[in-house]
Amino acid sequence: MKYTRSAQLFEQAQRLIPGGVNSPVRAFKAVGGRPLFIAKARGSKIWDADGNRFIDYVLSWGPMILGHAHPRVVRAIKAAAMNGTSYGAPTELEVRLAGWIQKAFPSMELIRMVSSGTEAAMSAIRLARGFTGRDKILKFDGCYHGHADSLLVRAGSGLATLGIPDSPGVPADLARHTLTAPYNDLSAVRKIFEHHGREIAGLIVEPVAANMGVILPKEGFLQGLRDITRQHDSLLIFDEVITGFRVAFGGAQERFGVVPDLTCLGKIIGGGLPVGAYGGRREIMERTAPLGPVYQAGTLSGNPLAVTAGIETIKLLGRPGVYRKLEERSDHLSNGLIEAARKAGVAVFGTRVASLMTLFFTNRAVTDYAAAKTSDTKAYAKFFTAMLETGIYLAPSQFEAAFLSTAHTASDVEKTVKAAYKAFRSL
Ligand code: KE4
Repeated sequence: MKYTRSAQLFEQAQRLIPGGVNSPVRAFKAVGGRPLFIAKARGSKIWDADGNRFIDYVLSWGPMILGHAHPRVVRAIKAAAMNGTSYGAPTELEVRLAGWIQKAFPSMELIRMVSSGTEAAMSAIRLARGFTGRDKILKFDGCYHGHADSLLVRAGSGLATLGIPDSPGVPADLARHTLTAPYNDLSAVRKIFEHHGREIAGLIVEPVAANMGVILPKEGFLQGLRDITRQHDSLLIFDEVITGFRVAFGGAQERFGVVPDLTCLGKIIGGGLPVGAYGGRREIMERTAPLGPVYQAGTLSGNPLAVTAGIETIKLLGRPGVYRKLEERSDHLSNGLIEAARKAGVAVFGTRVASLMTLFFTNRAVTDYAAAKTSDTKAYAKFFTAMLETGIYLAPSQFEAAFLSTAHTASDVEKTVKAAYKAFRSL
């Protein structure tokens, strides 16, 4: 494939933007080569600036669960734009989106909208600290909750991709309030709470980890976190920015039947435009300004265009059979890829929850960050490049997820599995 135009744009971009990208994982650093500049997208396909077409399994890192440029969503955004784009005042649209979210997530008795998943997680942490009067939080190695200071400790996603253990610029005085434990390790969590229980405001967790690659919660892990946090009057915070409306209409808390005190959402609820949200038990959320003293604000929070895209997306996801069809197609893809690797004699550990999946290039069972890091990232880079050459666009990092949409067809899956077999053979 020819990438001339992307190369030119990358040259120009690097003169103006750090690394030529506005988010590190986009830089293709972990897979070598240069990032593709995308010109347009529709359904399950994206086209780069050179006109090359790809089946897209990044889907903007999760939001595009209905595929790109869904006609219903685009039409709704256009209509909303005719009424103006931002008022800095409440609108009926926000009430409707909050209603849809609460229907899907009954634990979110009150919901505050923001403009990103980072803002949602950052605000949930501040609220947990404000509500409990405690300073410490606990997160898991390899989980990523956006780039707020307290959460950039042993985080996943881009930090894992770039091998940055902890970001400079986070004061040690703050980082020491963030305790960490290995994902799926309840005994480690129990021990930390035995020592620090009274100081821990909240435990934040990706109920299905997706920022070190996709890692499933072990049987009883999430319920264990629920029990331990309750025992110590600490808040359980589910970061469902990826899993919300992805692993079920009601997210991981519906799929696994464990109810957190606070939930963070993002990605899908904006339908591809910037929306995040946090919410939970009324008595906690009532501490948020202007009701309570815990301050959080945002010029574009609940933006009418973004909220419109979110409402249309969630309405379409609420139709019967959507998740069953996604489940079937995802199962077909995941099993096809694992079988292709086996036939080609390549050791992979495949993980999947609904339409969220990862192939780890390792023969280890991957249940935490340490195991994920045994993956052969060089082999992943070669696989990524071989797949790109055949028109399949995967996450440019072993430590990210592959996403499916309702727009992906059986023939997309067939093509992908065939290309994967050839790519595995070429390793
Ligand atoms: P944003 O601020 O990027 O909207 O959301 C942060 C966030 C919070 N929580 C979870 C579980 C997340 O996965 C994310 C963001 N995910 C990454 C990709 N894994 C976004 C892609 C990027 O950083 O460019």
